[in-house]
Amino acid sequence: MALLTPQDLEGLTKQLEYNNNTIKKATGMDIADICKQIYSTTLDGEKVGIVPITSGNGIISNFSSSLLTITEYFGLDGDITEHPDVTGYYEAVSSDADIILMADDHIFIAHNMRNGKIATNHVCTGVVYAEIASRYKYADSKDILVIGLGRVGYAGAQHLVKKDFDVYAYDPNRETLEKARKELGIIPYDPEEKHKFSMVLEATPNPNTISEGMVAERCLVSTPGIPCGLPEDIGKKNEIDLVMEPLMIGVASMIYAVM
Ligand code: NAD
Ligand code: 2YG
Ligand code: MG
Repeated sequence: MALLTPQDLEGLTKQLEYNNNTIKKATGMDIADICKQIYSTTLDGEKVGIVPITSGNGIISNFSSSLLTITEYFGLDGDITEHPDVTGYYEAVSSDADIILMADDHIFIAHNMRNGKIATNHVCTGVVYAEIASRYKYADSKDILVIGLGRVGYAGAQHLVKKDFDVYAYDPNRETLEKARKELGIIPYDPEEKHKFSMVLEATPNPNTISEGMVAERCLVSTPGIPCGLPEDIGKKNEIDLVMEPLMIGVASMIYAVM
């Protein structure tokens, strides 16, 4: 799995505000509205304990501070523990945190200490980016394309199938594609096909995954993938609305998911 770098997390508040504006223009809703709709929950100034974790590749210098920024953006009372790991966890629980956020190299969780709910970043990211794509005001049909069916894309595709969209999906890994066809009922998509979509969820770690034949002239590309899969020239040539941000939209989704 590709890990975030400190450079990915620079200027996050600006990125969040920029994307929130794009989401509003493209769907009529902001990130909070979208999350409320998905989970039927609201926030009420909860206390969030953020625990830095040193295992594996270790602490990402601005990861915890980025989590603090997003918790405060949503009016929550965030706090980064003084110590990492188990000592930090003990600190967060002892100081009465309602929600704990922590990540190692494999999994990033939100755990609500009051109601026991737990959520992962990969599922919540897939779900929220899928929901954003599915709410595109200018969509020309219920057809939606999912590019990449890994941990994030699979969760997004599952969400869209449950919402009764016609979900087309592509992954170069044949087993992955076949598994999603069997388990979710997605329609396998061939990139050589001449089928253009006005809603696209991209969830791959690769650039240039979106080609001209995939996107309608007016299209929303909703992508958590790092780096961005949409080539700049295709974005400019067509009227493409692009939602893409490296951390905060997914974290917002995690917090609403555990309320
Ligand atoms: P993953 O490795 O589980 O899955 C990636 C999938 O993409 C694989 O199935 C792979 O076969 C497929 N793929 C590769 N090239 C492709 C192509 N050209 N066309 C279609 N599919 C292709 O990764 P993941 O955990 O699902 O994460 C996906 C991306 O999302 C990564 O870049 C990750 O860093 C990023 N991510 C971002 C956020 C966020 O908040 N922005 C959150 C979580 C993950
Ligand atoms: O506490 C820390 O600073 C580190 N242990 C955090 C490690 C997070 C590693 N995970 C990732 O980089 C992502 N794949 C998951 C984060 C989702 C946002 N893109
Ligand atoms: Mg995100």
